[in-house]
Amino acid sequence: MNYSLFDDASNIRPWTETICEGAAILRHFSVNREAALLDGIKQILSAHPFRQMRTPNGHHMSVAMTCCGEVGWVSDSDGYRYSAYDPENGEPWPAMPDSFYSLAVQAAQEAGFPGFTPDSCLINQYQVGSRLSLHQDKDEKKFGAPIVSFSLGIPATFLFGGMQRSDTVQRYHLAHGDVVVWGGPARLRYHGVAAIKEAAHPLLGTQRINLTFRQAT
Ligand code: MD3
Ligand code: FE
Repeated sequence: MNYSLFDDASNIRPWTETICEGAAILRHFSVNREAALLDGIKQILSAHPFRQMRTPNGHHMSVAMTCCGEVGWVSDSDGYRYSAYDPENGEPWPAMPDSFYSLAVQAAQEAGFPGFTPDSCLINQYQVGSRLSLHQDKDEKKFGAPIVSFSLGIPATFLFGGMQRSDTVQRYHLAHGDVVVWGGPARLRYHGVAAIKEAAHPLLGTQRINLTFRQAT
C-alpha cells in the first residue's frame, strides 16, 4: 500500500471546526502559504510600519497596527473610521497583495461565503502581554460580507461573546496557520483577544500577527 496521507508537502492537513452559525475555524488553512504572507507583510511594513494607534479616550492600544487595501482602519482622538490614507505619512495605504486577496477569498468560500470581495486588510501585531478588549466590528459600511482572519506566529486565546457585551464568552485557541471566518448571524458578535502569553515561534519570534480582511466600503 502506498497512498499519500497528506494533501501537500507540508505534511499538515487542514480541517474545519464550526463555532456557530456563520463562524468557522479553518485549522492549518494558511500553513503552506506562510512564505507569501510574511513576504507581503514585510513589504507593507517597509513604508507603513506597525504603530500603536490612539483611542478616542486618549490611551494607546497595546496592539500595533498597519493596513493594506483601498482603505485602512484608523483610530485617533476623533474616533474610529476607514481611510484611504495612512495618517502617519499621508500616503495611500499600499495595495493588497494578490496572494492575500486570493487566499482570503478562498477561505471565505470554504466557510460558505462565496463572492467575498475584501477591500481592506488590517494587520495587527501582538507582543507578549498585548490584548484586545471585547468589541464589535461595526465601522464597515455594510454587514453582509464576512470578516476573514489569519493568525500567524505565537498563539492566542480568542474570546467570542454574544450580541451584548455582558453575554458569556467562549474561548478558542488560535495557532499559526489558523483562519477564522465570521459572517451572517456571527458578524456582530462581541469578541476580543486575551493577553498574549510568553512564547516563541520559529518564523515570527515572540509576536503574533493577525490579518483581518473586510469589505469596508
Ligand atoms: C468575530 N482582531 O481587528 S480577528 C479586529 O485576533 C479583531 O487580531 C482580532 O478583532 C485579532 O477587529 C480578532 C477575528 C475577528 C474579526 C472580526 C470579527 C473575529 C470577529 C467580527 C465579528 C465576530
Ligand atoms: Fe474585531
